[in-house]
Amino acid sequence: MSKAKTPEYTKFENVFKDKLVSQLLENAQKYNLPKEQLDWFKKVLEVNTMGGKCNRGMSVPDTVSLLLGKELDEEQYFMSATLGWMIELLQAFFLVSDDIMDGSITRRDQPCWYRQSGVGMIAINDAFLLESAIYLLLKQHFKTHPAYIDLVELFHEVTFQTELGQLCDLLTAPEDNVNLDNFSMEKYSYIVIYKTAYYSFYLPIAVALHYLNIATPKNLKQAHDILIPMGEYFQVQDDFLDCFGTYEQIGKHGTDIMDNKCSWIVNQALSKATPEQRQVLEKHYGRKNKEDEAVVKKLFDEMKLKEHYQEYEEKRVGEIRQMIANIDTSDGVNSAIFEAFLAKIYKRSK
Ligand code: GPP
Ligand code: MG
Ligand code: MG
Ligand code: MG
Repeated sequence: MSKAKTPEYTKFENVFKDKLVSQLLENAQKYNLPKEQLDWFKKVLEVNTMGGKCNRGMSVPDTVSLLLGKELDEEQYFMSATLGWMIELLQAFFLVSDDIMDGSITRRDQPCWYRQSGVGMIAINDAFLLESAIYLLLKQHFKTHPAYIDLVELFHEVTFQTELGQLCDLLTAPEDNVNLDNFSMEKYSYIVIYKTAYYSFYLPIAVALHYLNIATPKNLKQAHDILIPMGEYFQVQDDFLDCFGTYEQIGKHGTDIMDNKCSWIVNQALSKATPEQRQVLEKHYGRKNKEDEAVVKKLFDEMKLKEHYQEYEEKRVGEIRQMIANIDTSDGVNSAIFEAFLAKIYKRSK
């Protein structure tokens, strides 16, 4: 992962480091949390919330600024960045949990939190703490905001949607029973829309609209109808990189093949496979060892799935750009907010 930080990134990071972490710790101090546990909570917040790309979180101030058509003043920046950090906390809560469920080894170029020294299954409670942190900050900073309850309900709803997607992801990938007939692009689409697209794409823009008090059923639906396909494309990239990305690029070791995941790659492979190729997949997909994984990767190479992905990417991005160009700008949204989000992920390699 590239470590160079842009000034915007540093500015965003500082909101969390300099203000939000200590505010969250004060909330725990109110309940007389002993020093050792307080230090643990601080570490949980810092290790799991910082160090990512922050695309989701930074999209909130970016979107607010684009909607207002001007640079944000200090107060507007702080408030919208705080909302952005709530999305990063939601993401941290999901990632800590997801890595346990997926049996992952590394994340952001470090051992996954549950694999760090002295953590283990305490990570489950840590994930709950990260979730609680969202609502502590929301209450502290937005209790008197006219959209307070809408924001609370939005975070709850998107969390529920993500859990439904995760449920489908997990039940489609049983550890001890590889059955490729269980996979289909319809199932895939459901899984990724719910486990990724809502919280990663719809949520940041919906939060920005609520912050500005301009959210309407119509502009929320317009945002939804563009951002859900964009999120689907993003998860296709995630699946592609899980298989074909290098550790240096993505800061994690892919686990989808060994985990028997209903990923984009395996669905594409199944749609193109000859009976012989399908047999190779039946025999080697979803087995928890490097040798079987290598056989599957070799087959994916032979099937030219990398090239196929590049074609998919061009075609899909063209369609999404078309949807963006066609939006109705009479109701509070504009193309720039969607273009900016798309630009952050187009042809990403990390
Ligand atoms: C990404 O899946 C989806 C999530 C991180 C949502 C998890 C939801 C929960 C309710 C815990 P992934 O496993 O492909 O992500 P990664 O490749 O980063 O592990
Ligand atoms: Mg995972
Ligand atoms: Mg997962
Ligand atoms: Mg993945």
